[in-house]
Amino acid sequence: AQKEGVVDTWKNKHRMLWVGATRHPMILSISDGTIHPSAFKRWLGQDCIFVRALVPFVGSLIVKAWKESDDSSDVDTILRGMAALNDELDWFKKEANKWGVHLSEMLVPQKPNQEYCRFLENLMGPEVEYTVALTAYWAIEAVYQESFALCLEEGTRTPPELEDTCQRWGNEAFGKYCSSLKNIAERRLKKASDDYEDVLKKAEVVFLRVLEHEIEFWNMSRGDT
Ligand code: HMH
Repeated sequence: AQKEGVVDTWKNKHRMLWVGATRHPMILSISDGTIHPSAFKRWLGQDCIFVRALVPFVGSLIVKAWKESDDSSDVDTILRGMAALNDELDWFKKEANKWGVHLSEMLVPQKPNQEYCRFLENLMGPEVEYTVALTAYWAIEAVYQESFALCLEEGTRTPPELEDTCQRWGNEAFGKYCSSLKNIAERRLKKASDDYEDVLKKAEVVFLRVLEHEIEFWNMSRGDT
């Protein structure tokens, strides 16, 4: 058997946070059908703002991959993620329309969203290593993938009108995409563990921050804080 990679080691080491982010009560309320439409609508509006902030972050990651990566195919992989964000923004517009959510300048980011977007902005700086930023990107996407995939499992009671949302992040192709990001992260982190211990430490901290921000984001959407 293959030796467990750094990413899986961290997922186990920080199990409580990982589960907190991927099995949040908000997600459980989707999968058991008890979610309130107002919570879903709040999430939809706020997540659209977040995804808009994800675009320049992924752009900065492309720049870093181009400059720093030892494997030129990293750029292609990240670029596919950027293309998916383009589709996603169109999808948000359609979905918001369907639910009567107004995605205008009237929609203000709530504090946990602002803080998450600021965190992304900090990761865009040229002083943040490619490996560190890439680890964050993998974690951001993987949390959504695991969360929404749960809602599609056999025996869940996900409301039919939320099926499309769950498919968007829970589908198998997106799962594969997350695996390809994970493979890049593992390759880079392995290299860091040989030569750059400080990069490894920074990446672990960033991984934890992502999980904390994701939990706060769900809390905000659920509106129980
Ligand atoms: C808050 N985290 C949040 N929103 C998203 N759309 C993703 C992750 C995945 O793209």
